[in-house]
Amino acid sequence: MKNITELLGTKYPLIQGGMANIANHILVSAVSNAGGLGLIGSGGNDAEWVRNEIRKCKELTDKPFGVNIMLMSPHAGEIAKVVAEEKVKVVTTGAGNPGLFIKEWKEAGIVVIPVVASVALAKRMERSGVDAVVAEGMESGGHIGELTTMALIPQVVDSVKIPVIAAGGIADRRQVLASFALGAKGVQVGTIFLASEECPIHINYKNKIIEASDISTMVTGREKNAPVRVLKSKMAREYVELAKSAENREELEKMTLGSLRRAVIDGDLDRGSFMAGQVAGMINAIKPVKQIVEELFLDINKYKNNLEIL
Ligand code: TUI
Repeated sequence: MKNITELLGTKYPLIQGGMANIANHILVSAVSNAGGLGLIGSGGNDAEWVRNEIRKCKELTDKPFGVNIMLMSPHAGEIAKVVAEEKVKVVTTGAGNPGLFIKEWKEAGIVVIPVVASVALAKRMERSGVDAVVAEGMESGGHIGELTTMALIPQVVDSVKIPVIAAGGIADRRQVLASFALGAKGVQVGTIFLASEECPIHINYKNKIIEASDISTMVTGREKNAPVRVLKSKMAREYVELAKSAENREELEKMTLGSLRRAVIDGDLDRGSFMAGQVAGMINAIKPVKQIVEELFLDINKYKNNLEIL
């Protein structure tokens, strides 16, 4: 089996989560230049926005990068074509089943890595011919499944032969080591990059991450089967109320993406929805992307065999 760095063409077995409305060419090229795999977060943007971001990325890095497609987006089908046309190295998907697109992507030579939150979808994806899966626990920020990373990773690892990349609750070297102990061959991280110098979000968002404690996140949208982890705020509490009466998922999604934009662009502390994972409490400084990447893997081989258990 190819290892993850060969599959991705990267120095480190590391993917940056495709954060909607956040992960643009600036962050993505910084991560790829640092030896990880940057992912453009297409979120609710249209196909031309994605094409433009891909082209800007190609100018800023000669390293591989990818695109994450949020499958609840009405633009997902168009974006699926654009990534094939632009011959993007890697495509990841979230918030749905990308089954319909996989054949087209594989024919375009793309490395396909769906994000899954269950064993059932991981198995289905393996049968569809994907290269690997990201198994994402509910510690993550944004749209989440039901299982924790600790419970999910080994169960997915045991149910598929393709490589599994762990996501959710990973922000330092100990959690990278734990992911590998659970059988993962790589890690995907998002929240730590929110507090990077290159992350193109409002300073209020970065400060909210830095000020967060272990219990600073909450999950909104559970009632409507669209759970989204965000930093606690007035807006988040109101959202939970509104979600109870929202007509349908689409409306809820629009509302979430709208409030995400208010967080990312305006830094609106009252009306923004600041998506973040449970590891926000571990993040205490804004650092350059390169330093964040290097610290995750610093002397990692020295630590991998030195657990004293018995
Ligand atoms: O997709 C994510 N994280 C996201 S997407 C996003 S934008 C958004 N905003 C509001 C509502 C919805 C999305 C913000 N953060 N992570 C990957 C992920 N995928 N987590 C969980 C899943 C998932 C859940 C159920 C994937 C598939 C699934 O079921 C598919 C099926 O049909 O079986």
